[in-house]
Amino acid sequence: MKRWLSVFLTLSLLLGCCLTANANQLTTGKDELILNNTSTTPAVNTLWSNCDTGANWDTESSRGALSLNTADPALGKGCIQVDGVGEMWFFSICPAGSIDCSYVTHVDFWFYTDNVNIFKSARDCAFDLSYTGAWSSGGVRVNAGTLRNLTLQKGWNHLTLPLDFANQTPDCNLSQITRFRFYAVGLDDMAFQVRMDELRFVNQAGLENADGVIANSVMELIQAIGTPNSYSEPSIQAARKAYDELTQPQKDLVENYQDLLNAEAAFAQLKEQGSVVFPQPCVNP
Ligand SMILES: [Ca+2]
Repeated sequence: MKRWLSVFLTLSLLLGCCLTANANQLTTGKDELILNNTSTTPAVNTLWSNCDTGANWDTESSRGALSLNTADPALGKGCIQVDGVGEMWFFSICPAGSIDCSYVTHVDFWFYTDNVNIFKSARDCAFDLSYTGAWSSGGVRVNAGTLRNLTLQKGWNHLTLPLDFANQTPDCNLSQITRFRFYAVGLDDMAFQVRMDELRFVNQAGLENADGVIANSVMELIQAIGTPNSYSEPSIQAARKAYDELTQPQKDLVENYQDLLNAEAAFAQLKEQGSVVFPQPCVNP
């Protein structure tokens, strides 16, 4: 602790000249907490499903069926859809550990409805996450009250919904999500069509820096190319494809784009020289 205090005092002295307003803050114990907090709370912006296939999705409704809609998704090539009466369910079983929700604060997705009263009319509704292999009654969830207060429009809605951590179960393990569901039950004889697309788990830092998080993943792909050699074609192509799919604001954040251009040029030169060979399987002598 003394060492950290020393570091903060040194930092505050160094920054004191140009950051007078912040210098005092850096010397307080409270600010040590803030600094630690920022260093251990990464920006989370995890795309869990682009919903372009129905993989890992299901519905529990006995009065509806899950289908893939490729005609009118919000994003990409498809979205999942439920046509139902009385109950709305989207349901997913996750491999344990595949979602680390330790730093997640919101769930973010596109939601289509042809009935804007679907949550207001429901007897119960929630988006809840479970860690135990069974649905928990006191787990982390988007509450019914939050859903009922939504002002939905007929058609696609982009929702960023806060998770309620107040009533989580004592054994709750956010890094070991095993399932989650999004439901509205007790809709009587109401018939509806709902769709879901592009589901992400995010936190505030991830929301504020969504483009930065995506750009970082492309920068990592470019960095992974390393010095181009005759085997570099797949990694160069992967980085190029990922870069080309970015929006312009995201492209502007890719700081090592020149490295990709250099790698492409170097690889083209290797090809011209006839140095590019197909990878051969390793054979033990
Ligand atoms: Ca999609």
